[in-house]
Amino acid sequence: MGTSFGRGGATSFQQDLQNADCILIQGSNLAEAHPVGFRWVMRAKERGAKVIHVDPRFGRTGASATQHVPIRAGTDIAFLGGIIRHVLETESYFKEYVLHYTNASTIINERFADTEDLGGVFSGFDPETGTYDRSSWMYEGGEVCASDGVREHATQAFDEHTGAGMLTGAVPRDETLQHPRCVLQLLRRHYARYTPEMVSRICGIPEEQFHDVARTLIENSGRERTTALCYAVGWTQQSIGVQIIRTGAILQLLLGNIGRPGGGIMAMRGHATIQGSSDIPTLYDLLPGYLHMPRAREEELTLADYIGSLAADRGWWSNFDKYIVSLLKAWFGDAATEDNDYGFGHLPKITGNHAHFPTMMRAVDGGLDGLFAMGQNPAIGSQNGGLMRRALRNMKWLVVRDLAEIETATFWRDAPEVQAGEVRPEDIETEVFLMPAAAHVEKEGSFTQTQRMVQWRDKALAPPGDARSELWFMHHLTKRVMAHYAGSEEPRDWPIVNLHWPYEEHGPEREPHAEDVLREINGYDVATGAPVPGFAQLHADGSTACGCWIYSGVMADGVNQARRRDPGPIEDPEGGWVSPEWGWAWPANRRMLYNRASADPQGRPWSERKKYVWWDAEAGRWTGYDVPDFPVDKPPDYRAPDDARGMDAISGDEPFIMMGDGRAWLFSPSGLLDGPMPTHYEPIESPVTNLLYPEIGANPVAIRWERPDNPVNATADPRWPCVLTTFRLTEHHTVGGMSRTLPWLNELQPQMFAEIDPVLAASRGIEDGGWMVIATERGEIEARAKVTERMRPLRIGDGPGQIVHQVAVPYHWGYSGASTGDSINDLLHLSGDPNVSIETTKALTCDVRAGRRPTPATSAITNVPHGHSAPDREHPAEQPKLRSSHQA
Ligand SMILES: Nc1nc2c(c(=O)[nH]1)N[C@H]1C(S)=C(S)[C@@H](COP(=O)(O)OP(=O)(O)OC[C@H]3O[C@@H](n4cnc5c(=O)[nH]c(N)nc54)[C@H](O)[C@@H]3O)O[C@H]1N2
Ligand SMILES: Nc1nc2c(c(=O)[nH]1)N[C@H]1C(S)=C(S)[C@@H](COP(=O)(O)OP(=O)(O)OC[C@H]3O[C@@H](n4cnc5c(=O)[nH]c(N)nc54)[C@H](O)[C@@H]3O)O[C@H]1N2
Ligand SMILES: [Mo]
Repeated sequence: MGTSFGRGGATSFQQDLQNADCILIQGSNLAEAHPVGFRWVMRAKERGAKVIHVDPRFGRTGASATQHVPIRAGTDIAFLGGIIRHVLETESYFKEYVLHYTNASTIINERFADTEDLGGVFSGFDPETGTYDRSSWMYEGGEVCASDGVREHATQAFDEHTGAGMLTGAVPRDETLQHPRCVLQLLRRHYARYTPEMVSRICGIPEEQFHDVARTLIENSGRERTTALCYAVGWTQQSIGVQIIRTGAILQLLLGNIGRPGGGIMAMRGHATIQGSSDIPTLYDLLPGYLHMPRAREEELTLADYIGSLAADRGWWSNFDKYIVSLLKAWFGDAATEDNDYGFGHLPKITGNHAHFPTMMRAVDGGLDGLFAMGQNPAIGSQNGGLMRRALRNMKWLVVRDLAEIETATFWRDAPEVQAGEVRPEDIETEVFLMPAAAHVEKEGSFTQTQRMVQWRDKALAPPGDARSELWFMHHLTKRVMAHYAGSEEPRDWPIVNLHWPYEEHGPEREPHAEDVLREINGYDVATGAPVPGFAQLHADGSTACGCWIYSGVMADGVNQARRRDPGPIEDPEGGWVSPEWGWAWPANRRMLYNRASADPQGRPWSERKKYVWWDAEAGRWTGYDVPDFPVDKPPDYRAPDDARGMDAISGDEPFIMMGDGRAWLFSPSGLLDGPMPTHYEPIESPVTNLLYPEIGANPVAIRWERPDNPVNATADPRWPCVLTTFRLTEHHTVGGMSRTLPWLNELQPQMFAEIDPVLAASRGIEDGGWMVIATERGEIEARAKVTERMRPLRIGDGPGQIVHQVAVPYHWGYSGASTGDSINDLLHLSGDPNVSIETTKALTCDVRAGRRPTPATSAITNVPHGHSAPDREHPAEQPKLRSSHQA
């Protein structure tokens, strides 16, 4: 679907999963990592829905599904690509939906060449720089702007958010879908080799099982039925992560499942407000509301050029100027005027990839003085832990704000290299400031959760001792910085001197009101200070200020909408499940994105059973159970004239209003850096060659940081014959700051372990409950072995008898806290998906062997690890017994 909201969020909401006739969970351990939301999957199953879990491991999610499909980690595109092929070849796609709502009929220009023609790369690939010039992927006659393809490898990650969907010029289409260069035919050609047999050889999924899944998805899609898709970091954290998600989106679009009840794509997100921290980003290349960070290049030095660089003259993004000007007004207040471009010139401009890894490597190389680690534990949470800790050792200062004394604060004393005597604490010059942070119940504020819903929290109790909220800390730090620069005439100090910082303080701690921040985020009329009702009321003339346009409306009428707790008539089949008065979802309290697609081109529900939003001809407006995701009075028969601009360029039957052509993109002319269609690449580390593109192997434009302290097995080295993947347990949270510090959680999951299959265990002499060593190109760690049939050897490759074994390791452990153990991240390498620089944690190579115990100091708790409590065929009685004693 292109990248209309960049790293935005789910298209739907969890309660709506109950309406699905089938739920495909792939790249997500929903039952364990989102156990509360999982009830809606169970509700659907009670109502007869099929639940399919595609995962290298059989666990709690698989045990609750109607079908579990073991897959070789990192091969999801091959599997989904096979289903896409099957859907196209059997003409099982939802024809009316595909024809009207996607770009299937759009013709691509003749310079485009497919991977099938070029041995594994698309046209425009430059082997020198390892990047693509995307101009040959464009629509015929259409110019997709701001995708000039001029970029250096190091800077590529910031290009994604510009130009996606912004298209000018008339675009030819072939409504018969026969033209050899129309998108549907290009898809058909591209996936022609993804036969069931090829899927089985690449993924290790037998042909019958493949057909089973394909049949179930097709039977449960169309006018009367819908299938939902849930994914999480099993998909994202790969060198092809964004493309895996796109493969899922293409399949859901072909089956007509986007924007409809019981359909959609649920991105099951992470930390409590990780959605919020993408929306109001902690990312270096985005401004609030998915506005792209300006880049240091001639074309973006003035505000007008920056707005022009998006060239968004069609579709919703034509409002871009209103959002950036209102943001600058929120930040710089009265100092932001039309004459000074509202202070735009003072925003930093991106010069390269400044994501987390490059920043830490800069520290290793001696180019970073200090770091604030606030709610992050990079010493063990980030990959290549040894390199991360070397970065920490190379800084002058380090501020850690956390609930516990985490590994990032103790690396100088407790890290394995210090314990082993390789590094002496007295040689480390980093000055570490550990500051106690207030936890979520000890402060007020909002969380934006996985379905884009903002929910308010009150403060339940005062934080202990010196612990303070983030808001308190940032507020007082900013005030001190401002005091330091007060009166400065230096142009470079302008943004600090002129920062609009009006927050009042209260109580003995001088804590600001979180709601004042929310009011600014919502936006207000500059003259009166009155909150704006929504983003449609923002202006580009400096008369409004707004901290994040997509949140505009969260303080409509001056009322904190995120506080609302009215579930509504949940049992009401007429849409009560939408609960519009519970919290507030961006944008505009809309729970399901693109919901105009739940009606047919004429505006009627596709079926009575799947009714959601429809055109009320009498009233002359869109109506339904949710806030319509469409101009509310635009009739379905409105035809956009060729020369129309802005939202006028979107016809009444084009639901994907974030895209310049109003259509969902099966083929992405500009949105992505590694190809207009997803294609199967092996993970950067893989034990086998790429059966489709033996010459290319892994994603040719993935970001690789080739340096001696980051060695990678890029050659299927037989020393590393097994696939390594990592996962989560319900009982622990990420790398443990909030869970390995709690004795009762440690009792439930006492110890670092690894899951391996019985055949691999036997061949290595590893015993269930015994100790084993896991080794990769980066080093070795130790773990207790969980030998289990939940892990299965997979038959893959060319001949009979080629078997691959997978090793699955929870990533929760580290060297501090009440339960300590080796960190799997010490064995992972640094690499990045080209679009978003995300790390690889889900598909790597390793070997295992029996042996070595940790020192007594790291095994304070000696219970036998029992992994998770999915039914275990080998030890049927063991787990329920262990768990029941703790469950009361
Ligand atoms: N209890 C608990 N809940 C959590 C968290 C926690 O630590 N503990 N963490 C939170 C956070 S930060 C996040 S991001 C989410 C993450 O939520 P999830 O993504 O669900 O968590 P994971 O267990 O890391 O990975 C999901 C599944 O992907 C599978 N997998 C691995 N490789 C592949 C592959 O190549 N293909 C496919 N199809 N599957 C693969 C793994 O076996 C695993 O079952 O959970 C959140 N919720
Ligand atoms: N191998 C492997 N590595 C992974 C992953 C994987 O699946 N496999 N998953 C990745 C993912 S999805 C994630 S999200 C990361 C997580 O990795 P990190 O973010 O590095 O690790 P966390 O343990 O989540 O760190 C969050 C810290 O915030 C603290 N904290 C909680 N509340 C507050 C608060 O209100 N204020 C402050 N200041 N601190 C607070 C917690 O105590 C905790 O120590 O790990 C990534 N790394
Ligand atoms: Mo996460």
